[in-house]
Amino acid sequence: MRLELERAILDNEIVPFYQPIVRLMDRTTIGHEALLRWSSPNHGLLGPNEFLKAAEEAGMIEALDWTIFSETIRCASLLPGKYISINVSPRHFLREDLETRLTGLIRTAGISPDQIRIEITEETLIENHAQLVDVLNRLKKIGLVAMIDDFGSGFSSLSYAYRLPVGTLKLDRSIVADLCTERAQGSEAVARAVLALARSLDIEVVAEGIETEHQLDRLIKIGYVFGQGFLLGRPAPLEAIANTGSH
Ligand code: G
Ligand code: MN
Repeated sequence: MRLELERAILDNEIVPFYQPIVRLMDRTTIGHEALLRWSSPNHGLLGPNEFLKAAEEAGMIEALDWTIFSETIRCASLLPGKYISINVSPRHFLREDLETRLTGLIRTAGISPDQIRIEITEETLIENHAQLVDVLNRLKKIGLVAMIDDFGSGFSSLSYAYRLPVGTLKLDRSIVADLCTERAQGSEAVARAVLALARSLDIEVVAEGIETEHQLDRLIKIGYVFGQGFLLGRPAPLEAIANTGSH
């Protein structure tokens, strides 16, 4: 597997797909989330679930992530005025060079640092809190906004929202999914509470996993401004979303 993955990286088969993050009222795209895909001539298009475990065993996760980070940052100039968020897993925060590598890529690409945002999950928040705050503070200083992914699920503590230098909360898609179930009343209460929390801290919220018009409608009524999900746009290759000059 290791050899196959190394070859896939060299052959540019490991690519970011970009899923739009939109303004809900008019569905204009304000940014994208970069998502790892393996476009394999032998196996077709693979999502991370299909190969990350093998990649982990082969010790290839970091190499795969950096392939995505560098390609994403390199391409951000083709999406002017919009940000791209990258998913940075806990292991990267244990590395001394995360910040210098990211800023190096941003400088080489000639883009503004505020075009790149960093998605972190509660796993990261739990595992390395002291280092994390330092790194996020330094990244914030140069213009990189941090987003807390999957907020409101698992054990994520409300205090992360003010103890950490974050600019955006991403409302977990399980809460959005419940807006159309018999648990709608409860999920709506949580969606309202997260929005109120974010507003009073002056940070943004993006609702994740919007799949139906009904969910979209509820979220707009509650007051959500930004969202993401299959209803609003599926992850797609760069050629599908940017004017790459190839046609
Ligand atoms: O944890 P995180 O939010 O980074 O997960 C991103 C994953 O969520 C991607 O693999 C993406 O394909 C998936 N995704 C994006 N939008 C939707 C959606 O509307 N519904 C579901 N079920 N998954 C989604
Ligand atoms: Mn994410």
